[in-house]
Amino acid sequence: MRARIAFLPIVLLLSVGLVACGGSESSPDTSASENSSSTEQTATSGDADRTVTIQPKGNQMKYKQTEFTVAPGETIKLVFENTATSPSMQHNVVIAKSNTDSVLEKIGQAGTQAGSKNDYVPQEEDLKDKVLAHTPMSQPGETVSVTFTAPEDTGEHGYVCTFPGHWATMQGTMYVKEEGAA
Ligand SMILES: [Cu+2]
Repeated sequence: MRARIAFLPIVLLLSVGLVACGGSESSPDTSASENSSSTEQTATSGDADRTVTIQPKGNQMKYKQTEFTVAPGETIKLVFENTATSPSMQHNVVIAKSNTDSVLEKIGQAGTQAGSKNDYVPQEEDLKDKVLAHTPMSQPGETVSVTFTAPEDTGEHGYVCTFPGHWATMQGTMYVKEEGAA
């Protein structure tokens, strides 16, 4: 009798653990979009010269990694792991062809206007032209990626999250530099 009672808490803990593990897998929406975003990239991801992983800073509207460096012409697999837990912390990474505050602001504002149906990515032709690459929008807990070719020219490229309200604080810079250059 005593032994049984002692076991009870362990059994309870085990079942709680199982439920918690199963919980992340049993959300069909998240895993479905995760799969589709990674399948999209499978064709080229094997050939990537460099994989860069970016995460948000907790539940803040900020990137944890606010800069990274690539070499000219490299194939880059940019992975965004949305480690946030707050449901409102949906994020993406939109890399601009330049690094001026005005371009990042325009992309951020146009992204808001583009709305969820466009994944908050600017739709105007002149702004599409200013975007180098972008990941899909990610839900908290989801990982998304995009594979693209770094520009041949060295320089700086700003990146922003275009989820409404995030662009002003959620920014970073991708540097294109020759290997070994300071
Ligand atoms: Cu964001």
